[in-house]
Amino acid sequence: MTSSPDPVGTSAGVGPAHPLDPLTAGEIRQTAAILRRERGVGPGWRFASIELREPDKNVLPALEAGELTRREAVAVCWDRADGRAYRAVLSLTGDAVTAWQHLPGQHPNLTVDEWHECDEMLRAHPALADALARRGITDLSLVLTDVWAYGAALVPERYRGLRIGWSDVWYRESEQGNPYAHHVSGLHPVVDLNRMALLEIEDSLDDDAPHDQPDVRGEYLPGLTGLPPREVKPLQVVQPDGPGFTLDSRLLCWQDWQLRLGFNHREGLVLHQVGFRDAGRLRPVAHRLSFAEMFVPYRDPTPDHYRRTAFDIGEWGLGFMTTSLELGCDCLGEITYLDAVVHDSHGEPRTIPHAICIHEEDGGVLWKHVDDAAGPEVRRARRLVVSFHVTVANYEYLVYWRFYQDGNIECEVRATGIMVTSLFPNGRGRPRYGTLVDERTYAPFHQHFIVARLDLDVDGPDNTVYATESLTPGPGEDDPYGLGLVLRDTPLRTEAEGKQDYDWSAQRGWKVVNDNVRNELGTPVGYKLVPSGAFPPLLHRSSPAFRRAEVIGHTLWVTPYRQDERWPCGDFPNLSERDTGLPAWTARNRSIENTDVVLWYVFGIHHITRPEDWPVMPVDIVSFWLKPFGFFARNPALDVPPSHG
Ligand SMILES: [Cu+2]
Repeated sequence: MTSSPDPVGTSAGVGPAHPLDPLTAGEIRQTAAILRRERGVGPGWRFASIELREPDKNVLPALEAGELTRREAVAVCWDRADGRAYRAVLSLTGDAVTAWQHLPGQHPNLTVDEWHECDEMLRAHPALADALARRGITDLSLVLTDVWAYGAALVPERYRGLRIGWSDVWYRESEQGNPYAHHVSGLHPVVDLNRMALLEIEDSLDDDAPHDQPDVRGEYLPGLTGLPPREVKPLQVVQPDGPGFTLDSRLLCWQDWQLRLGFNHREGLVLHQVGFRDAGRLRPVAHRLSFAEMFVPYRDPTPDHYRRTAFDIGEWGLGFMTTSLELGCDCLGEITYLDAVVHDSHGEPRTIPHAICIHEEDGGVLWKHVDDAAGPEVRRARRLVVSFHVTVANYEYLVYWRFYQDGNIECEVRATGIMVTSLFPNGRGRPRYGTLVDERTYAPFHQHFIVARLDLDVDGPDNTVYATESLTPGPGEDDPYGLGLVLRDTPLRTEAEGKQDYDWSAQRGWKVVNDNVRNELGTPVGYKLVPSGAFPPLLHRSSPAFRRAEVIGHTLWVTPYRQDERWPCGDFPNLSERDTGLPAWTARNRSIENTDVVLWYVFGIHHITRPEDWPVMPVDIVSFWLKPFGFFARNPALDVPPSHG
C-alpha cells in the first residue's frame, strides 16, 4: 500500500470494511480534495457524481482475502465556465488521480444544488414575477419552479451546446398547500444552468393558456382537506426475541440467504453477492442487482408537456433523491436502518439518515394442504425485505427487494406521490392525451419504464439464458385430443438473440441456467425470470424520445458482463440525442452463451391516469420475480416450521 495521510478516508470515523462498501464521507472529501489539488477543480466547477469504483469481478476475491489493497473512486465533474466535463478515476490508497478523461459534448447529470439554485433564481426574477402578476399571482413565496432536462433534439438551435433546462411553474394556495396542485399552464422558463441565468420565458397566456385558475380540490394534508380521518384499530408487529436476521457491517444474513448492501448516487440501493446457503455451502445466485435506468416519457405533445421525458436515474439519480425512512410510517416492526452518504455539487458529503430499511415480514401462507387423515398442514411464510424510498420532485418511488424461504426473490416497485397535471381554458375540451381529474385539470398519460440490471451468477459466473415458451403442437398420432402442452427452451447465444420481447401467447419467460452444474435430478441448475409488469413502448421508433431510450424497445436484453457497461441509456442521458448504452454495446453482437451474463429487464407502469390518482396517488404496484428452477431440485420450503394457531 502506498503511503497516504488518510488512506481510506477514515476522517469520518469509520473506514470501509469490505471492498464493495460505498465510499465513506471521508473518502468523498478525499476524492474532491485530490481533484482540487491535481486538476484545478475550483469553485467554478461542480461535481456531478463521486462514487466507489467497484472492483472488477476478477480482482474481488483477492481484495476480499486481503491479498490486495486497493480502493478507487470515480468522479464526474465539469467546469461551469466552459461546460467541459471530465471523468476522473482516483486511487484513494495512492491519493492520486489515475485517469482523467475529457467528455466532449457530454452533459453530466443534473444536481440537487442546481435544482434549488434554479428555483431561487427564477423566483427572484422580475420577468417571472411579471408573468405571474398577469395571472393574478403575486405572492412569490407560494410559487415553486421545477426544472426539467431536455432531450437534445428538442433544444432550440440558438441554445445548442448549453447546459439548458426548462421549468414548470406551480403555486400553492397556502404555505402548507399541495405544491403540485396548481400548474401555471402555458408558462415555462428556459434556463442556462451553468450561468444560472434565465434565457427566456415561454408564455402562451394570450394564445391558449387559461387566464384564471379553476377551483380544484388539490389538498392532501388533513387540516386542508377538511376530511375527518377514518378510524383504524392499532396493529402492532412484535418480535419479542428480535428480528431473524443479522447485519454485520453491510453483510446481511437471514434464514439461508446472504447478501451485501451497497449504495451509490445513481442506482440507490445495490445488492451484491446474493447467495443461498444450501447444505452447508453458499451457492451464488446473483453478483449484483440494481436499477440502472428509469425513463418516464409523458405522452402528451401539447406545449406544456412535449419536453417531459425524465430519466430519473441517469438525469437525477435514485441515490441523490433517496429520502429518510420513519419507523411506524414507512416500515413497521423490528426495523434496522442503514444511512447512506452521497454528496453535493461541491464535493461535500451529505448523509441520508435511515436511507435503507431492513426488516422481516410475515409473508402470508407459504404452503398448505388439508388432508382427511393428517388434518390441515399450514406453513406461514417469512420474508426479508430490503427497501428504500425515493422522491423525484412530484413522484415517489418505493423499492422493495424481498427474499423468501423457498428461494424466490421478488422485486417490487410502488409509485406514489403527486401526478403532473395542467389546465385547459374554459370552453375548450380536455386534451385527448390525459384524463380529467378535477375542474379543467387533466393528468397526461405517461409511462414509467424501469430497467433492472440483473447480474446473475447461478452457481457461478458461466450461465446461459434460455427463452422458455409453452407450445401446443396440436392433435397428432400420440395426442388425438390435441391436449398436449410442451415446453420449448431456446438458448440465447448472441446479443441479437438476447433481445427478447414479452409474449403472452407463449407465456414466454427466461431461465438463467448454469449448464456446467447439475442438480441431484441430473438437470442443469437455473433461476427463472418471471416477467410481469412488462408493457410495450407504444412509442414510434422515429420519436426523439424513443431514440434516447431504445432500451424500452425490448423487455429483456442480455449482454456479456463488462465492468464499464452500467447505464442502458448511456452514461449521460441529460441532453442526449441517442441511446449510447445497450443499443451500442449489443451492436457488436457478442456471444452470451455459457459466459458471465447480465440481464436488463424492462418493466414498470403504463400510467393511464385516473381521477382517483388525484390529488395524491395511492400506490401503483409492479413487480417481477426471480424463482429457482432446478436450482434445488427439491423443495427448499419443506422444513419451514409449523406455525401455532
Ligand atoms: Cu405515473
